Amino acid sequence: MVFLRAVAGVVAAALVLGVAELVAVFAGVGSAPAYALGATVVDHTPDGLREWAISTFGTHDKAVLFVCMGVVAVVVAGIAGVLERKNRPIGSVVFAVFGVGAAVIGAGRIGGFAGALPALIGTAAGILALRGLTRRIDTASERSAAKHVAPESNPSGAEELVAKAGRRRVLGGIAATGVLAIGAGLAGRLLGGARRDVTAERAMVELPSPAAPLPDFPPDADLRVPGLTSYITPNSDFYRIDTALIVPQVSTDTWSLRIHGMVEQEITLTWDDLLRRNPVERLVTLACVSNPINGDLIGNARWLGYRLDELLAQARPLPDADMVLSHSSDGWTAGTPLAVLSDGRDALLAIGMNGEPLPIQHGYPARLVVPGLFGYVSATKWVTELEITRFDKATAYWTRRGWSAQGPIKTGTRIDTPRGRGRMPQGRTVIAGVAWAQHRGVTGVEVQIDDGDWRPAHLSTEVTIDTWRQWTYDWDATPGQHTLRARTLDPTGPQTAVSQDVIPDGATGYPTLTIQVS
Ligand SMILES: Nc1nc2c(c(=O)[nH]1)N[C@H]1C(S)=C(S)[C@@H](COP(=O)(O)O)O[C@H]1N2
Ligand SMILES: [Mo]
Repeated sequence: MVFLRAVAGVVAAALVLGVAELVAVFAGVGSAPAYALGATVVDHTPDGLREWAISTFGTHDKAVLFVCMGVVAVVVAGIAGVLERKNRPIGSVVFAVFGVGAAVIGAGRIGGFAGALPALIGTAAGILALRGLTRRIDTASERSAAKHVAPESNPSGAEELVAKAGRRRVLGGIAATGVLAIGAGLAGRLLGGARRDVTAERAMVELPSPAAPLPDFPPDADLRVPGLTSYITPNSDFYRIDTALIVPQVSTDTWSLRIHGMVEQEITLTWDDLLRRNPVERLVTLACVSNPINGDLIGNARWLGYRLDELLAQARPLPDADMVLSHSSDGWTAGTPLAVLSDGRDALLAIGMNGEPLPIQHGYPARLVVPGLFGYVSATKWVTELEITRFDKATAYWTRRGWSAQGPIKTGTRIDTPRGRGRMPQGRTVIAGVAWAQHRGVTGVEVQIDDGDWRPAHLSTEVTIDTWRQWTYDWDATPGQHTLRARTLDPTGPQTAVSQDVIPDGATGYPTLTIQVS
């Protein structure tokens, strides 16, 4: 019976989630307890653990989070089921404690009583189910105990039948609860998804054309070496990093960008207002501060958008303002130096990525893209507000969690090939990678074999100083173990050799590869 009690706890917990999902449709996006809890876990994960998760699981970090939460939920619910008795509702108390906690978190995250409803109603349903199932299990186990105690007084086998019937009632109850849980959860997903999904809308968006189309980049900007990252990163391969557990679904019908705070003239732009302006198209290599040495949280795309310096100038920032705090529809923020956004670089309010409307995961319908700055201080997706303020008055999402307020991208490189094999045959080999020094420009890449001299690599043609360049180095690999290193040069000289972790303002050091040649 212990196993059945555990299963009863788990299906009752599933009912909590299913019902909550359904109620969430009516209460508001993001209020289902699983997401509210997940988002809270994300916001409060210690930095070290978060970094480890991002560098270990990369873009799968969210899936891993949900799996971990699921395992914890199954264990807790199973224990609650085992502890519950008809006249001793310990499991129900466990449910109630978690339910009230989730309700408080839900209320906090979407502001108000509506946010608490999914958890409250879901938990009530779960407790009812747990009570009902436990009553059946208790009855069944009393009967089977009676059967075992007095087998000789049961010559007809009638009590055997009664015990079997009791067991059937338990299994029936568990199955019915499971079906209800799945049904409610699916209904919630479908109704909620249909109401808020902007996939269909995005497919209909017709992007405006820039007045001056981007010239084709020279053919030798993309060296097309096997194993080498392409110059342009296709949208489907572009890294994704954000705190959003449900991808925000923001419609162009309701989207607007409010520029306010320390300005002479607050303005609000709608999607239609944007379409009346002149877009530009620019190549910019975006990078994440959490990108480890040799990591892949970096990508290069063709962005269509509107110059931020022009939009900001229209609001006329006050002379003592020095920060633009951009807000997303889901409450994330980034603090960008106003000076950087006004120094003539191609900082954009982007609406297109590689010729398509922004993918929903990359910020549809509008995001910021700022050459030379890490994403966490500049690249706000689903952006809805630019608040003009001061660094001594405001802090942003990551700066409140120990990351540096300033986040210029550091000059660096990655060895793409040879990679991940560790062993290779002797003879002529091409070592190749990408190098970046956004808004300063890559002036050279050097490769070092073992502890020999640093030798110049061949560079692809520079397209802009805001994008990465590929490099190749021909090497005659001799048998034995070798260590390969690479470094980028920008106008200030070679990148620093000092190894530093990603916290608080980005990793430094040379990418290094040990390889066995036979
Ligand atoms: N709304 C929102 N925008 C965000 C983030 C976020 O968590 N939420 N993360 C930022 C970070 S840390 C990076 S590196 C870039 C990544 O952009 P991408 O996912 O399009 O590659 O988005 C930035 N914009
Ligand atoms: Mo990032």
